[in-house]
Amino acid sequence: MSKFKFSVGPWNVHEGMDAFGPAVRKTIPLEEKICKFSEIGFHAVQFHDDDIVSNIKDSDEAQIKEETLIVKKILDKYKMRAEFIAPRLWINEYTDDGGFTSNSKKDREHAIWRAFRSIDIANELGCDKIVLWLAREGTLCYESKDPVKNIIRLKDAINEMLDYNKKIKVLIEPKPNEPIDRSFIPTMGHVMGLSAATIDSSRVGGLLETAHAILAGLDPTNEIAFALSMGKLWGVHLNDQNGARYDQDKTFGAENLRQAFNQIKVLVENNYGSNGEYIGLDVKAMRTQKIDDCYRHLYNSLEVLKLLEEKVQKFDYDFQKKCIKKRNYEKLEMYVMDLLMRG
Ligand code: XUL
Ligand code: MN
Repeated sequence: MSKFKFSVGPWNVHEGMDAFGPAVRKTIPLEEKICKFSEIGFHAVQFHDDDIVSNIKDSDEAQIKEETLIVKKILDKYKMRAEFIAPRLWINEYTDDGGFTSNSKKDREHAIWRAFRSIDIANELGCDKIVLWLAREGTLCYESKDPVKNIIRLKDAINEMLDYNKKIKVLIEPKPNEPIDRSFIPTMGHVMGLSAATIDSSRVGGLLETAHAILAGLDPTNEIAFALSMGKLWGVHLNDQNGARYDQDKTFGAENLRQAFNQIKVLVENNYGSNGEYIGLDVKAMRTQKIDDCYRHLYNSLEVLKLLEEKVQKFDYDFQKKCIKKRNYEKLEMYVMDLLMRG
C-alpha cells in the first residue's frame, strides 16, 4: 500500500502530435479519461483551464461557471478531486509573445483575466491551487524583452492573483526552456526568490517536474529538496528525461532508476503528502503507442513509483550511518545499487 495519493492531467493521454508530425491517436473524451484515471488508481485530476472550458478565451463568466459545473459533476461521479487549475497561456493567439511578460499591454491584461478565471474555476471545484507553468514568459530573441522589468511584472501578476482571492495558493512550475529559448524563471531557486518578493510568500510555492530539472542541468531530487526545505513543495510532476533534449515526459524511472529512487526517498523521508499534497505525474505515451493501450505509461509510472517506495522502506539507515561514519561512500553507493538491482 502506498502512503501517497496520486494525480494526473488529461493531457497525459494525448493524441501524439509532435513538432514534426500530426496526431496519431484519436481524442478521448474527458469523462472517459477521468473514469479510466480512477480505475488505474489516481485520486485527483490536474486541469488546464481549457480542459474544463474549451473556448475559455472567448467565454464570459457565466459560460465558464456553467461548463465548470459539468466537469464538477463528472469528478463527483467518479469520486475524484481537482488538484489544481493552470491557465494555458501558451496556446492562445492573445499570448503568443508571453502572457504576464508580453510586450503588449492588451495581452498582459488578457493573461491576468485568464489567471482570475482559473481562480474562479478552482473555487467552483473546491481546490485552492493554481499552477503557473510560465511557458512563454521569456525570450526567443534575447533583446526583445527587458528582463528586470518583466521579472517585476511576473511578481506583480502573482500579487494581483493573491489579492483577487485570499485563499488560493500559487504554485510555480519552473522550466528553463521550451517553448521559449530562455525562460525568466528556470529553476526552483528562482521560484523561491520570486515567492519571497510577493505580498504573501506563505501562499506562493513550487511544483517540481523531473524533466524540467534535468533540462536545467540540475538534479531533480535536490530541486525537490530545496523547495521542501523552505516548506514550499506543494506539487510534483514525476516523469523522466534523457538529458538535455526536447521535453520528453517519459515514464517515471525509465531513464534513470537511481535518480527516480532518490526522488521517492526524499519525498518519503520528508513526509510529503501529509498536508494533502498529491504525487502528480506528467508523463506522455510514446508517439508510436497504439490507441488500444494508450494508458500503459500511466500504469507503468505508478508501478515503478510504488516499487521504488518499497525499496525506500527497505533502505537500511543503520548501514548508511556506519558507512558515513567510516566515510566509506563507495560501500554506500554499492549498497544502493544492490538494493535497486537485487534487494
Ligand atoms: C510543460 C508542462 C505543463 C505543466 C502544466 O512542460 O510540464 O504540462 O505541467 O501546465
Ligand atoms: Mn509539468
